[in-house]
Amino acid sequence: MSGPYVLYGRPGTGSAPVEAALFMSGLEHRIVDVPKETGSAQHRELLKLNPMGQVPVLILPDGTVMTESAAMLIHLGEHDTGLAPLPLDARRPAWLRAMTFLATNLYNDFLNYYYSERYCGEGGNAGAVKAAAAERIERGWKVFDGIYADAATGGTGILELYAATLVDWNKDIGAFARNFPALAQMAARTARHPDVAGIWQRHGFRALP
Ligand SMILES: N[C@@H](CCC(=O)N[C@@H](CS)C(=O)NCC(=O)O)C(=O)O
Repeated sequence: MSGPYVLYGRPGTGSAPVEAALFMSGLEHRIVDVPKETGSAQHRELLKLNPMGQVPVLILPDGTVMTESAAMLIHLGEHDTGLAPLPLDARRPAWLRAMTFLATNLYNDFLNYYYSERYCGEGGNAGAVKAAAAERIERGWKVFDGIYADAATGGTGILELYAATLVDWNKDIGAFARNFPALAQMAARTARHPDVAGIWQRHGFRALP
């Protein structure tokens, strides 16, 4: 079985870096936009593919279904396109560390922040969960600042697409730019990249100050 990649996504979500990685890799693909509200045909389709009901979901040309944004991006980075260090490249461990840090810390902390009512149980204190998530996000960016400095190659690749997406999820983008100028510059450079600019616009990502 062979067909185009099919990406289930939604503007502004973790499907953005996967979409950009597919485009920059020159891989034939089709996008299925899944509305946030449950009940649509696309949402029912999504639930069959990912019982978590979350985007992104990527269907590979051989029909393999992938969930988990970091797994998709790491997989796409294994194509020889210069968007990521290939396996056994000496830069790969630092790159993998940065990718995994984003997925397991910051992505997750943003979920706690934006879906705080899910993480406190019924009648729980969603405000406290949100406040704790905001603290973890701040600390996560501080740590990531150093991790990214070790992993950066100066180009715009898959790591930058992933990190720049998460940068956009910051509530106060101006404060972020003041606190983390190097990361803000990386995100701004990514947003300006000719292969990325149109996709970022479609996802509604904000321009950095
Ligand atoms: N660990 C997953 C998380 C995916 C995720 O949380 N996606 C969000 C959008 S960024 C979503 O679909 N949220 C809707 C929901 O959870 O109901 C990944 O990295 O792909």
